Parts: sequence; C-alpha cells; structure tokens
Amino acid sequence: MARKNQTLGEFIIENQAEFKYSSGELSRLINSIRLAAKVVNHQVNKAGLVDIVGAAGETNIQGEDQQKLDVIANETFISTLKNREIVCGIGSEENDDFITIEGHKEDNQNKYVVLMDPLDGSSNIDVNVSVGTIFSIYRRVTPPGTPVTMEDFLQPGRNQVAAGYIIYGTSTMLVYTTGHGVNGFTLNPAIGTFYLSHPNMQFPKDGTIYSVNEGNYTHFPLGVKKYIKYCQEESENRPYTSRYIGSLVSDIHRNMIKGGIYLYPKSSLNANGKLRLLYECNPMAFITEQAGGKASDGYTSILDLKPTALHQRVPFICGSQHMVEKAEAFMAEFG
Ligand code: P6P
Repeated sequence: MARKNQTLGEFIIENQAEFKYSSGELSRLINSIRLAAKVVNHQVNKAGLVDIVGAAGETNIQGEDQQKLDVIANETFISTLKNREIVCGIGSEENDDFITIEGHKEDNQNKYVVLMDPLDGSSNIDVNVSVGTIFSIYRRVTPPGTPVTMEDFLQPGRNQVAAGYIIYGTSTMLVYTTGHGVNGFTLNPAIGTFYLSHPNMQFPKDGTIYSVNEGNYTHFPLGVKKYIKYCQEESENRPYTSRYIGSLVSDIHRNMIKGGIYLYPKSSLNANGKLRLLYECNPMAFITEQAGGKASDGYTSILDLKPTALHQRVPFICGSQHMVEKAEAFMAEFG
C-alpha cells in the first residue's frame, strides 16, 4: 500500500512481500541503485561548475563521444552494485562486453543481473537539459555459483523482475516497478531522502503530445510519415503538440504524466532505429505496460522480442495505449 510522503526505504520494506523472490534481495538491489542515484545526482548537479562536462576523450561501443559524466555515472553504478553481494553480472551501454561479478564469497550465489544505461541523453549535459539513468533487473537463468553467461543477459523483457529510471531534472526522481504498478519517488536533496510523490503512476489511455525527431522525417517509413501527418492535421483534438527533448527518460516521463507517444522508428538512416533493446527499450516498456500504456517496435510488443545481442537496437514506439495503437495501424497499412 502506497502512502504519500512515505520514504523509498519504508516503501520497499512495506511492499517487499510482493516480490516473489527473497524479500531482502529486492531491498538490497533497489537500495544500491538509490545510493548510486544520489551520488550521480550530485555529480550531474555540479557538472556546470566543475570541469567534468564534455567528452572524456573516449568513445563507447556505440561510437559516441563518452562524456565525462557518462564515465562517472557508469563507474558509480558498477561499484555500488558490486558491493552488495547480490548481482552476478552487469551489462552497460558504456561497456563493450558484460561485466562478471565474482562476489566475495567462495560460491558466488548472487542471482541477479542488471542492465543499464548509466546516463541516457548525455549529449544534453553541457546544455543543461535533463538526463536520466535507466536500469533493468533479471534473475540469472544459469546455475548460481557458475560464471554468468550472455544467456543471462539475452532474456526477453517479459522476464524482468524490476526496472526503473532516475530522471535528473528540475527535481530528481526515481521511478520503478517490480511488476506491481509504477511508483515515483522525489529526492529531497537537503536530507538525501527519496519520498513517494507519484504513487501508482498511470499512463493516460489517450494524449495530445507526440515526441519524435522530425528532422528524420524524410527517412521514415511511409506508415510513420502518415502517422506524423495524422498528428498534425486539424481535427477533433488535433493537431497534437510536438514535444521532443532528446532525452528518452524525460520524454517518456512527461508523456506518462500528461499522456503522449514517443517514437524512434527505423529509418533509411538506422535500419533498426537507434534505441537499445536491453537497457533502454525493455525497461521503459516494462514501466509503460505496468502503468497501463503500450510499447512495441511498431508490430510486436517490445517485451516479447527475443534479444540476440547485448547492444542491439530496435525501433521503439511507446506511450498512451490508444495513440500507440493508432500509429501501429498506420504502420500495418502502409509499412
Ligand atoms: P536523436 C539519447 O542519445 C537517446 O538515446 C535518447 O535519450 C533520445 O530520446 C534519443 O537518443 C535522441 O536521439 O537521434 O533524436 O538525437
């Protein structure tokens, strides 16, 4: 039961019975993410003041310049998760391969793998636009005590036991689900405590906001072009409002509160779209569905896709159920 202004710690304890595995494990998992989120929040908030903004000089597997905060966020979450004796492996946007965590005990009985985008939207950092962390949690499928394998990471999104995001915006929020609805917690930075501010978040079934990078319009499939024109034409509650921050967490968080649709479709420039299935689309799809919304690649539910590679990309359409269904109808008819 969610009570307004409950702390995240109280909420986890009062709701851990819902978690079908050992209650203490969930608490330790979410608590480690909570701690890392506070550390990263502090770094993000001071980015403009200290020379940690701007490219770290490296590039990640995506071939994107690694911003210094990307590196800091990645290292913060990895070290925090390693020290909790519960995670046996981590997959991150910033690491080419997955990380195996041996654990301090002889027989590593750690049962969870975490996939994450430690700082999504990082290109926005040096222009002071909100960014986010996205995480996805699975139980390993290979036997505890043996080295974690790629099979433990390439699970369909339907298998997630928890997923969430942290949005470092005008306030810092942690939003997550363990399969029993979605709850949002806002950080009081003065005392470093997350308070339940958005209990039982629900995606409105309809909305009037569409989020897509229209600069790619000419490269989109015909069905996507037709849907965008549908959003723009005068009729009943249209034209819709176009809102695109260029930060996945921010765009979807806003749409979940106000109603709306986010699209990153395939195009002649990106045959599979841009977003990564394992640590962007799956966790955001789990949250979206738990909040009553819909998420697909235009044809198949994101959560039903069978992953084939750690960093694979998929087309992503996510948001208010009726808006996603309308976009899917155009794509079914026109491709
Ligand atoms: P584009 C950020 O790089 C990101 O992964 C998402 O956060 C965001 O929605 C999208 O890419 C923006 O991509 O091509 O429109 O700049």
